[in-house]
Formats: sequence, C-alpha cells, structure tokens
Amino acid sequence: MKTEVAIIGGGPSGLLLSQLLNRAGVETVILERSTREHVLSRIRAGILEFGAVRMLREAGVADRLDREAIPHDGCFLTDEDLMVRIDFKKLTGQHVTVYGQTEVTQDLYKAQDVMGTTILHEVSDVTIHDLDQATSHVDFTHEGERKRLDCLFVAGCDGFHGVSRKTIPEGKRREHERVYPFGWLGLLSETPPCNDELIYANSPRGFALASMRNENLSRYYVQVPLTDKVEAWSDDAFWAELKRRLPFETAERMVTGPSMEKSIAPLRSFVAEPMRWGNLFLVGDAAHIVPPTGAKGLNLAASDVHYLHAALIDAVKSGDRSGIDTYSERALMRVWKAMRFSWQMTMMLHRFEGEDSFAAQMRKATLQHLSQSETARRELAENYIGLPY
Ligand code: RFL
Ligand code: PHB
Repeated sequence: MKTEVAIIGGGPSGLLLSQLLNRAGVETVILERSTREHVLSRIRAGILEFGAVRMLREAGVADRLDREAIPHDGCFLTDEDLMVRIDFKKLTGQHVTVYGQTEVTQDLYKAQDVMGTTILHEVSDVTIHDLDQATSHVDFTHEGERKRLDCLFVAGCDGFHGVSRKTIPEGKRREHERVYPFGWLGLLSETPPCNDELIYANSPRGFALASMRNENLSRYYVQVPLTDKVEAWSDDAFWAELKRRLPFETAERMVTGPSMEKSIAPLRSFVAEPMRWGNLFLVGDAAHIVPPTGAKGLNLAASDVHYLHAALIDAVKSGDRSGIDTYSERALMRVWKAMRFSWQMTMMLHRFEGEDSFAAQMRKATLQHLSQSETARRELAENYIGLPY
C-alpha cells in the first residue's frame, strides 16, 4: 500500500487531521488498533474551546454540532463557603461548547466514509521505519497478514499508550511528568443536569464536577483514591458522595438515575519533546496528557492538528518544509501553557491525601481571590475558553 500521510490512530486527532488533509487533496490511510464501535464507546471529553469548534467547521464536520451543541457562557467554582461564577462571555467575549467527544468522533467517521478514506481497524504490531529517509514506511498486521504502507510522512495520533512516541530514540526524547495521587470516578446518566452550567467543586471530602452532554444526559465526577475499584462503587454510593461535595441547593435538586457508564481515570500531566522526529509527527495524547480539570485534552489535540495540517499540506503540495520544521516548537509553546492551566486548576480544586492545613488554606484563598478580583476571573476565563491559535 502507498499513501502520502500514514496516520496511526483513529481517535479524534487522527480523524480530524485526515479529514483536513483529504479536503486539501492530500491522501491519507488511517491505521486503528480497535474496532470503530470501541472507539465510539469511550466516554471522554465534553467541552470544546471556540478554536476546536472553528477547526471542526473548517473540516466540514460541524453541521450537527451547530444544531445540537450547547454554548456555555460561564461556569461555577465552589467550596463550602463560596460559589464563584466565571463569566466567559463578559470577561472574554467568547463561550465554550458542550458537545461530547463521542459525537465529534462519530461526525468525523461519517465524513471520512463520505470522503472514501481507507481506515483499517483492528490493526496490530505497528512499526515505523526509515523516518530519516526521503520516504518512510509503516508495517502492521491486519486480518492475519503482515502488510506494508509506504508514505511521505507519518502522523502519530495513537494516544498515550501508542507506539509512535516510543519510536523516537530514548536518548533524543525528553519526557516531563507529574502523576497525581488520585483519579476521577465518572458517571454518565440519562438525567437532566443539576445546573445550567458546569460546577467545579472543591469540598473537604475532595473534588467533584457536575457536567453534562445535553438536556437529558448528565456527566458527573468525584475525586477518588487511585486504589479504588470502579466495581466497589455502586450507583447509590456515587450519588451520595457527589451530593456531599456539591453545594446544598444543587444537591437538593439533583435528579439521580441508573448509570449508563462508570469508570475511573487516573490524573497525569505529561509532555514528550520534541513532537517531531524526521518524517514522524506526534499529535494529541501521543505527545501530551493533561489532567481533565481544565478540559484541555481534546482541545490541545485540535490545536496540534491546526499547526500540523497546514504544515503537511505545504510540504506535500509545494515542497515547502518551513511549517513542518517549526511544528514541534509551535505546538509545544501552546501545550505548555495548557499544561500550566490544567495543573493550576487541579491544585486549586483537589484535596491531597495527607496534606497539611496550609494546602487547604491556599485553595480557599485562591477561590476567595477569584470571588473578589475580576482580573483573576478574567485570567481563568481566558485560559478556559482557550488561548488563541
Ligand atoms: P485518543 O483518543 O487516545 O486516540 C488514540 C487512538 O489511537 C489508537 N491506538 C492505536 N492505533 C494503532 N496502533 C497502535 N499501536 C495504537 N495505540 C493506540 C487508540 O485505539 C485510539 O483510538 O487520542 P487523541 O486522538 O489524541 O485524542 C485525545 C483525547 O481523546 C483526550 O485528550 C481527551 O479525551 C481528554 N479529555 C478531555 N479533553 C478535553 O478537551 N475536554 C474535556 O472535557 C476532557 N475531558 C478527557 C476528559 C479525558 C478523560 N479520560 C478518560 C482520560 C475526561 C476524561 C475522564
Ligand atoms: C466532561 O463533561 O466530561 C468534562 C467537562 C469538564 C472537564 C472535564 C470533563 O473539565
């Protein structure tokens, strides 16, 4: 097989990149480890920055988003004393968009099918070769056969556990990591959201988040120790714990119901540098992970794709390599700022096991400052709606 850009991973990064490249006449083949059903069943992100929405429009996959997604002009941060609203609209003129990653992925698969792009599922043992040559190739197993895909460039869109990042020699790769000593237990239920806007709650019992997908689909999270097992959390136990961590009036009006999905995700900050190695480019979670507190993961994948798709089009169509030569540097500059914001939000909102009273007071003071200073609120809003690109 032969193509211009081989894309490893059929998650949101790989699909969006492929769609944008195809629209500009650049050929792609996507190699995905899982089935399409599995990719579409993973409940993950829920909040899109305006930049990500702009990218989806540019890719021609925003028709349903424009009809069904819910714009949010603000969100709430709370502790046991305060409830602070961050008014995105007033502070930045922008809003964020509630639209699930599952929906984004579904829309992208549909568009790629119309485009006629080759997407191979249940591919295994992917290896990447000749990254320092004029052309490269990717070897893989599909339907029991070893196959070879020749290409000009390889996009590593295969998430945190993929093979692309590890293809960059260890001595040439720098990794920065912070692992947090807790996870998020998430629950999805067919119930109306408890509030019109998201609530990020810092309670003495730990963090909780009230989020949503639509007017009858709620997504909630509670901070749990990493040792907790999801099987040990009954729905009743989850709802009881969530209510203890949210403001009393919110808990009072909350509608509960059976869970449609429940899972625990560990929290981690991670960056691999550089994001380019010869003809290989890392995109999204393959290069970086943020804790979900700032809602930045999927949005960073979109900004990586923004920088990379334009660079690859220039390289393939007109032999102009200036974009690909600066991709890593430009993408990382934005990545680090989102890392900082996600880390700061995580520190501001979570209880750390065994922490001293000083740590709790710092969180309290941060929220108090936010409640009193429009400058502080604007700084948060500017990062939450997404730094420009
Ligand atoms: P993905 O989604 O992990 O997709 C990678 C794809 O590559 C495939 N793959 C391989 N294919 C071939 N060969 C291999 N060797 C392969 N290894 C892996 C995988 O099967 C998969 O299909 O990475 P991508 O595309 O970079 O997208 C990143 C986002 O999924 C991620 O950043 C977000 O979900 C993070 N995230 C959030 N981001 C936001 O912007 N806003 C949010 O509100 C938000 N909330 C969240 C989140 C992530 C969460 N979890 C579970 C980690 C909430 C949670 C709970
Ligand atoms: C979600 O709805 O899944 C969600 C929303 C905001 C976050 C993280 C996750 O910060």
